[in-house]
Amino acid sequence: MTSHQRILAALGGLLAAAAGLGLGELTAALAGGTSPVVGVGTQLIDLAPGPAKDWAVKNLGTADKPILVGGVLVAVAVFALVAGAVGVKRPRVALGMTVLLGLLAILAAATGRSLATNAVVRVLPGVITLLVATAGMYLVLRARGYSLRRKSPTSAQPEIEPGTENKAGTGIKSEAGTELKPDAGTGINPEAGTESKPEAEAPDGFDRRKFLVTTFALGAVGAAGGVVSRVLPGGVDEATRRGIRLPVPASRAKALPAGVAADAAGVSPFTTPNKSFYRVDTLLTVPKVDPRNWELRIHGMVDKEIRLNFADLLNRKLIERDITLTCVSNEVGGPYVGNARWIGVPIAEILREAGVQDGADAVKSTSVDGLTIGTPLAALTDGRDAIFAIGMNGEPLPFDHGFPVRMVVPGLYGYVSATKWIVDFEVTRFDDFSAYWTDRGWSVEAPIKTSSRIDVPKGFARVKPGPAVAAGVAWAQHRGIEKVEVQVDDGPWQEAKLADEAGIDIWRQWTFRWDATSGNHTLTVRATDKTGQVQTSDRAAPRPNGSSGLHNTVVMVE
Ligand SMILES: Nc1nc2c(c(=O)[nH]1)N[C@H]1C(S)=C(S)[C@@H](COP(=O)(O)O)O[C@H]1N2
Ligand SMILES: [Mo]
Repeated sequence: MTSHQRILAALGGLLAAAAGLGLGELTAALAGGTSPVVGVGTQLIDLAPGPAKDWAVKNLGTADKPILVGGVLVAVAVFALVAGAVGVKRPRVALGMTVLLGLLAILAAATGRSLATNAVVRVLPGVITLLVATAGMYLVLRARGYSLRRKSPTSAQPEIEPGTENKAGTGIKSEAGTELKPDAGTGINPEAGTESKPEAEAPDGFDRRKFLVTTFALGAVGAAGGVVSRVLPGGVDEATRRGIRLPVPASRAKALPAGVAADAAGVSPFTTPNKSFYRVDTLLTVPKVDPRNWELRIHGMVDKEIRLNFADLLNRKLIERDITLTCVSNEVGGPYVGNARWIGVPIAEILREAGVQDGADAVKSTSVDGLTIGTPLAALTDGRDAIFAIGMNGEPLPFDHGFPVRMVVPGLYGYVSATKWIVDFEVTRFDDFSAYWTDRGWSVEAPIKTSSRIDVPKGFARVKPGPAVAAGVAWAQHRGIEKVEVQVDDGPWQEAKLADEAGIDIWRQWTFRWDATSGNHTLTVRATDKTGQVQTSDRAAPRPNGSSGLHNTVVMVE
């Protein structure tokens, strides 16, 4: 066996797997089942230990998803290459490995979160992957002379064990390219060697042309399936989303005061554009839910179950509000906070119509992929602007941010309140369920902690000596920001100038003027909310209920 042939064999394994995956992905795109790659990736997300996930969110940010998909593809490729190479001597092991790959896809689809509700449809892409990849591997092996059907000449003999190897290097080779031990005493199948047909001596039984044609065909099938599955629209398209006309809200957002933005270059825009709004979720492919088929079921501990479709929401009284969202995974000074102008239906009104029963203290909401979020009922009924949002910054929700409908609740971290692609809303008790993230070590309840961030100067910025300005944002949603202070090195806390307040559910910008003297200086910021709570300097990691500590930045004055 030359290394050249082993490389070809490995390639055969790779292309067999590619054909299986390609057609599996195509099936997912056409029939709507769980994509093998996304299904396995999603299971990895859901099964990943907390620290691994925290690390990914912190170090990879929103690139974590392409990296995960890429990782799954690389792992599959390596496994398939190995399977192909192993097939040179152990065809059945190669087939087994390929079947295993398919089983993995089926298992992930059967047990994981999925957009497909029908169980058969769900696993269909995995089944196709298994069948096509295994058939592909068999074709590759056959081009190398292996046959499942071939029995050893004497019917009483068991099938030639493909793993048998001739250590002396002098043995007769079977068609499968398997060298057989001439020594009857040590072989697994003693007689096999001596009874091999003469044509088995043809070097390797390797039909080069057949092999190349087979692998080329498999590669083509894989590539075609993969490409077509990517270009198929898969759900509703961007034109449909853009085409939705949002009604004028019955209650408009308050006009922003003229001075809400800090007067400093480089500070975050007061309203975060949709394109740069942070995105945090567990989905590898963004759902493209068709609003015409969308329905929200409000049920559980209510007197009357309510079902709302998208048109029902458009026809209800809509409110428009500026609300700042924050992710619990945001590190001190981190980017996972954004402020948008939302349009939506007040959740409290729908709950009133449904009639909440005594004893309920929570809502379990579920997104189209089956992810669950638990929200305290009180936060939905205490008068704050908790909404089923359909609009974000003047357009229908972007797909990334939950189209067609998501929840937005001022004051609570996103993972306990901001269900995107919502389809189910169950009034219940915290004692009776556990939500996705609480199963993974995050707190059941999580109000947003009073925080502040320095946007400018950036860390290690070079600043000229003399009058200098620092600026940033502070947030304490639903309590409001009362004061922001900045400390230069170990000096006293000095009050920053607050920009105008737009509302207590909205972040607040600040500027701080100081006299920069030569040398390195550390600027530290802290906020005080309207309950009088001063932002703590005690450092805490995001897990289990939000980071704490003070953001600082080092500037070099020269
Ligand atoms: N369906 C669904 N909704 C979700 C999530 C998710 O993973 N799936 N992530 C939540 C988290 S952790 C946050 S911080 C917010 C983020 O919303 P955004 O991506 O629109 O900024 O969405 C929340 N809603
Ligand atoms: Mo989050």
